[in-house]
Amino acid sequence: MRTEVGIIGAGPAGLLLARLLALSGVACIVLERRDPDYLRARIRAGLLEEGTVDTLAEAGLADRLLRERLTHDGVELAFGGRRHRIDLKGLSGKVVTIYGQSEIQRDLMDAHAAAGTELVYEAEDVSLEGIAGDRPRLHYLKGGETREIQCDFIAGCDGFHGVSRQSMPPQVLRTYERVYPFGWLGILADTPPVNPELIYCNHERGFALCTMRSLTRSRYYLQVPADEDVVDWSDDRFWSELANRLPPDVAARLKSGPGLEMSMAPLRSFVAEPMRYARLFLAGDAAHIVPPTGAKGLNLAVTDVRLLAEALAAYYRQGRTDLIDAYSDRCLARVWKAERFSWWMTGLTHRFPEASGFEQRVQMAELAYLVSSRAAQTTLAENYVGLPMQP
Ligand code: RFL
Ligand code: PHB
Repeated sequence: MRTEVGIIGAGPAGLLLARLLALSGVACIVLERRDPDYLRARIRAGLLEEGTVDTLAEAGLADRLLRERLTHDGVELAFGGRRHRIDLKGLSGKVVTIYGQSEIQRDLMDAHAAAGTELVYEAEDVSLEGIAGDRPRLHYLKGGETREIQCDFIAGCDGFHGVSRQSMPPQVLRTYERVYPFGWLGILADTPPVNPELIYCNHERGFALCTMRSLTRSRYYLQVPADEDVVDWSDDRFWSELANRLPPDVAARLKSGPGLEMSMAPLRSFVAEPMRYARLFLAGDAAHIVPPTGAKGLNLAVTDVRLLAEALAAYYRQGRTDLIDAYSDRCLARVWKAERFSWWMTGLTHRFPEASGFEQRVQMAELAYLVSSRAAQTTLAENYVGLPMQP
């Protein structure tokens, strides 16, 4: 088989790239190792920046999103038992959108099914060959048979644990990483959200986040030690720990219910540079990971593939290579700002087991300063709603 762009991974990055390329008349094939039901069931992000919504809308993927989403003008921080609202819209002019990643995944899969995109699910043992040369190839196993796809370019959209990044020559790749000593335990429940806007809580027992998927579906997260086992958490234990960490007025109106899903996510900051080697490009979680505190992971993946689709379209339509050459630098400039923000927001809101009394006091002082300073809140707001795509 032959195509122009071979895409590895059918998460949001891979499927959105395939859509944007198709709209520009560039041919592609997507290889995904999981089955469609697995992809649809994966509960992850929930908060979208305006730039992400605009990109999805321009790609004709936002009809349901624009009908069903919630928009939030603000966000709350809680500490010392009290809540403080940051007026995102007043400070930045922008709002944020609540719409689950699982819904975006569904919208993307439906759009590709309708368009007849070549999308191979359950492609096993995907490997990349000849990436240093002009004729890179993808090999994989399907139904017990080995297959090959010859490509002009390969897009590695295969997440943090994928094969693409690992196929880059080690002497080319630089990686930067911080692993946090805690993770997030998340519950999804069909109960009305405890608050109309998100609440990020710094509490002595650990961080908690109140978020949602709709007016009838809540999502809550608790900071837990990195080695915590989800089997040790019953629904009751989760709800009672959450109530312990929320300000008393919020805890009093918390509605518990059976968990539809409970899962653990480790927290990590990670960047691989460069995001391109010869004819291989990395995009989304394959190139970078942020702790979810700033809600940036999916939004970064969308920016990456937007820039990549633009670069590849310019190559095929106008024979231009300048945008391909600039791809890694253009992405990384924005990635590092989101890395900084997510790392900072994690440090502000979580309890670090190794923190000294001094560091703990400084964290409280920073929170107190933040809620008293319009300048500090503006900084938080403009990062939280999303920095401009191309400054
Ligand atoms: P994905 O979604 O991991 O998709 C990669 C796909 O590649 C496939 N794959 C392979 N296919 C073939 N061969 C191989 N060898 C392969 N290896 C892997 C995988 O099966 C998968 O289908 O990466 P992508 O597309 O880059 O998308 C990134 C986002 O999923 C991620 O950044 C976000 O979920 C992060 N995130 C959040 N981001 C936000 O912008 N806002 C949020 O509110 C937000 N909340 C979150 C989050 C992530 C979380 N977790 C679980 C880490 C909340 C949580 C709890
Ligand atoms: C979510 O809704 O899952 C969510 C929202 C904001 C975050 C992280 C996750 O910072």
